[in-house]
Amino acid sequence: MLKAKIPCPETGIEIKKSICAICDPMRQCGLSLYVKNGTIIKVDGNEQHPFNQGKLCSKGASTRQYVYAANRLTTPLKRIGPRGSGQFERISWDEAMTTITDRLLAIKREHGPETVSFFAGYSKYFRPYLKRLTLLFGSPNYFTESSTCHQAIPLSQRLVFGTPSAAPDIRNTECLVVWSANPFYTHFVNARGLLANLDRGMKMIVVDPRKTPTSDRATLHLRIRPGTDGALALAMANTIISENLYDIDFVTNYTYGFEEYKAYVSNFTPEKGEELTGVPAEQIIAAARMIGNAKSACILPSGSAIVHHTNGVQNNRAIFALIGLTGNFARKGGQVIFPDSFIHVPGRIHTNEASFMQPVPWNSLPPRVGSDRFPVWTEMIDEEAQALQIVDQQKTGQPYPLKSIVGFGLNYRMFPDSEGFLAALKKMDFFVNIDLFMTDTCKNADIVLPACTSVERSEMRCYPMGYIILTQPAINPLYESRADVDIIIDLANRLGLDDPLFKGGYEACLDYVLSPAGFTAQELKQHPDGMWVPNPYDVPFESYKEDGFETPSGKLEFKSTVLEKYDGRPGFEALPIYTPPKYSAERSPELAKSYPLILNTGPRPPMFVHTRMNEIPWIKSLRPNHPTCDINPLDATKLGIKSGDRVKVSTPKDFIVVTANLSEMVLPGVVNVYHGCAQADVNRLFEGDYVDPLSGYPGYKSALCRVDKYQERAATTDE
Ligand SMILES: Nc1nc2c(c(=O)[nH]1)N[C@H]1C(S)=C(S)[C@@H](COP(=O)(O)OP(=O)(O)OC[C@H]3O[C@@H](n4cnc5c(=O)[nH]c(N)nc54)[C@H](O)[C@@H]3O)O[C@H]1N2
Ligand SMILES: Nc1nc2c(c(=O)[nH]1)N[C@H]1C(S)=C(S)[C@@H](COP(=O)(O)OP(=O)(O)OC[C@H]3O[C@@H](n4cnc5c(=O)[nH]c(N)nc54)[C@H](O)[C@@H]3O)O[C@H]1N2
Ligand SMILES: [Mo]
Repeated sequence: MLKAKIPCPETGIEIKKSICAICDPMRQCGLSLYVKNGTIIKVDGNEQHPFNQGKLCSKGASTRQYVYAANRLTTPLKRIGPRGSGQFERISWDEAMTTITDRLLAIKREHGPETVSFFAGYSKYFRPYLKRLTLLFGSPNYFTESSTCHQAIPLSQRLVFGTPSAAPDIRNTECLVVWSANPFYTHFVNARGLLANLDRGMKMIVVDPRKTPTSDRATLHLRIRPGTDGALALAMANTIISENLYDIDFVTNYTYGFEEYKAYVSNFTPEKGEELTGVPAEQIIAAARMIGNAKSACILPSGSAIVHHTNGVQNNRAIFALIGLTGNFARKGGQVIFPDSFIHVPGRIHTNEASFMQPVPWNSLPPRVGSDRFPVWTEMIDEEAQALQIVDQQKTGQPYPLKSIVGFGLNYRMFPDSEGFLAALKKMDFFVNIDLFMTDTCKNADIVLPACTSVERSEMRCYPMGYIILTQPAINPLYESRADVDIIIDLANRLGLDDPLFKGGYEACLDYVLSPAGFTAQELKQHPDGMWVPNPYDVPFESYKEDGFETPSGKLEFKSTVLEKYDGRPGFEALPIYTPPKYSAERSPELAKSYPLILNTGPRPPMFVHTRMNEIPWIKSLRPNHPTCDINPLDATKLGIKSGDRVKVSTPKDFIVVTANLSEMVLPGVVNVYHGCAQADVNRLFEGDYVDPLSGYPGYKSALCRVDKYQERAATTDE
């Protein structure tokens, strides 16, 4: 029975419930962990969990290797060698926390609270607490990884719809446009939902340069050239308007700027669209008719692929304008208002998350980093400051230099010009990083603290179907690691923030957040598998008829009254103007002569998450050649490259060496390079200011590069 890992009193094996947070944040699958003597001996999906219903992906299935990885941080560390050397000595938690507290308070006294900043990497569960700490400390500089992920989508939605919370009502739609996402690799639970909806007859248009499992199932797959999505959306609008397929009543009564938008759209004939995007004119027309004729249509955008371009937000606005044009807003099967409950997830409960995270108003604090350079971000995005500006601010010291950063999972390789970002970190007087592993970023910190994984901590999650769970640790935190939230609350109290919620501890914070929902943390604990929320809120339809839109004009804006103020500043145009990517054959033809291929980085492979799973043995075995790039056989043959060859991928800035993988998935003329690998960090190839001027988002998915076969230098005996 022991060998078969049967849970029963005889074997001493117990099943403990938890959730997987390897893929953070919105898609936490339920785990059933088989625990014996405080050690996890087997991992299953939790069948009682309505989200994943017992299924796990390769990453979740590798939970044991992740939790027990040999390179886990075990104790707090203090740097004793030069930054980057990796020379540390072990210190106690008390010494670490006392040092951090003293240094942060000293910097605050000497230079002002705004010079102390806090950063959250891809993990999301501790963010409400970290933002509360930052603001109560008196600093406006709370940064997250969302400076390159997700946040530009709500920004576009705010500009067009006036709300950040417009989600596709896939379950009820006649026509879904998957505009660049690939849930089969990135959100596998949602992929199951897609299949169910396709079975009921939903039409699906996929806009993606690559062939993917999602595009394989599409009614129509538009293989677009990366970064030209705005032109495609405008060309679709052209057909929808010229064939009178738009919703005249909605456009007349509830939108702003239609006539000017219509005049601009008239330039984007299907033929022009084909020239700009590479999508055949007849496919553009077919897609436009499919959307225009459908009783309902909605758009599923990627959190990254649409907006990782120097023209990302304008493209995205052009895409969302299609929702306005066809009246598919706040309508069954359209783009519906589905407000977040907790940590970016609409959980059908109302909470106090917003006031918990924003205990003091922005205008009572000094200006956020990036306020001058990214004013629209600052105006429209309440959540955080734009972290990409850290580099410039450190270079110029203007308007003030940052003296300190406390990172939770800070990883400099996620930023463009990653080495430049590292240099900016090194300029900080005091740098703390909290992670599970000794990363290259941690090697540069003054103090490193060990965090624990989701199975070692308690964590609250809600789900869009109206389900909520508060997990309890399945095993004790390994070594001396601690939960991020405990570290934050401890730090807040040591810093003397005098906050009753932080003083009350984790559950007091949760109870405050949950109070409008009508249940407590204590009640949630009674349900180790989670529970259905009582009285889930409904998604409101057609609320704009009474309330209008939350835009300055009170209408859905084809022409942005927020952007009008900038008077045509490049990238800030009030109409969703299409400009090709900054580096492209159209805009930089000279560069394109020597760098003829489009560099498209960071498509998600199913088994890796950013830097997270690269060293996990089961995962490595699935893609042993990693780091790789994917290249179309047509391009590879011209370059004399075979699968498995080592190739040099270069931009004028730098080069990396990876293994070529010939694949029909890739659009000819494009090279897909995977991100997050220390051995071949693709973000070295980008200039730090290769960004969308409006959002600050990096142009990760449309730059120019060249690929050459790489001759490995034979190792000499000296080496
Ligand atoms: N070229 C290119 N670059 C990209 C992208 C791209 O498409 N192309 N995508 C961008 C996008 S969309 C994103 S989201 C970012 C993601 O980039 P990152 O935020 O860097 O993502 P990760 O590497 O997953 O996580 C960062 C660190 O968090 C640590 N960590 C994991 N769990 C925990 C925890 O519970 N607590 C703490 N304290 N630390 C933890 C991990 O060990 C890791 O070192 O990358 C961006 N960078
Ligand atoms: N396995 C795994 N899952 C993940 C992650 C991971 O690292 N690994 N990361 C998570 C994170 S942080 C994010 S942000 C999401 C991203 O989730 P997704 O958006 O679903 O995934 P991506 O692979 O980034 O992009 C989806 C598709 O966009 C296409 N694409 C690239 N450039 C363009 C373009 O210019 N236009 C159009 N129309 N399409 C384009 C790509 O070819 C790709 O097939 O995934 C999350 N899930
Ligand atoms: Mo992301």
